[in-house]
Amino acid sequence: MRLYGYNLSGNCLKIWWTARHLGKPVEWIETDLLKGEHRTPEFLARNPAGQVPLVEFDDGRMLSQSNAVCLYLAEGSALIPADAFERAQMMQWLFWEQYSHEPALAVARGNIILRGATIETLDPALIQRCNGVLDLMEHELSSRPFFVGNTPTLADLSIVAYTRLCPDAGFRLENWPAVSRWIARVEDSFDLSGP
Ligand SMILES: N[C@@H](CCC(=O)N[C@@H](CS)C(=O)NCC(=O)O)C(=O)O
Repeated sequence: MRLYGYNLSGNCLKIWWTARHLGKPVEWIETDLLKGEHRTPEFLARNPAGQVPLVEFDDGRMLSQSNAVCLYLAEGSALIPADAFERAQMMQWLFWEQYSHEPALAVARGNIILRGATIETLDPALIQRCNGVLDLMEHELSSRPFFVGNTPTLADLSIVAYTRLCPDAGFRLENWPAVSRWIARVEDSFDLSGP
């Protein structure tokens, strides 16, 4: 299996971490977004959406959308709760990550590290959305160790990706102590190093 990814992308890293945690061999193919390597005819033939992450399986099938890939890789593993309601709760957080969390924290960070913005020039409305996301996480994680129950699931792996990178956009994680403790727990549960 080959993972077309960009090393600064949390969406790509979460697949890398999931595969490694599950002992599934994966080859990382660095795809530099700043050089437009996701817009070449060869890449667009693989993923017409022109985005990483993209996984190419040995039989030639392709799969994109980070959480969909993680769900596929983790099928039948302890990263997906066996109980139907807990599984739905995990999904709840995966959808939240894509609709509310990533469009705030990843966009704020991307504006700084990829698009030349500074912390001072970030859109105040975007900063407000990021603070809201971190406040919600602080509320949830004050009463339990992980997003679903007492053990880490894909929800934690997915959400930690851009959360632990948000200091790049000026968010001081010490202001959200339950979130900071949760990041440490997730880091203890998985190897979150890059490719
Ligand atoms: N929802 C998608 C988001 C994918 C995405 O936004 N990828 C970014 C990098 S993190 C990308 O390829 N951006 C280049 C572009 O859209 O032109 C996922 O979770 O995989």
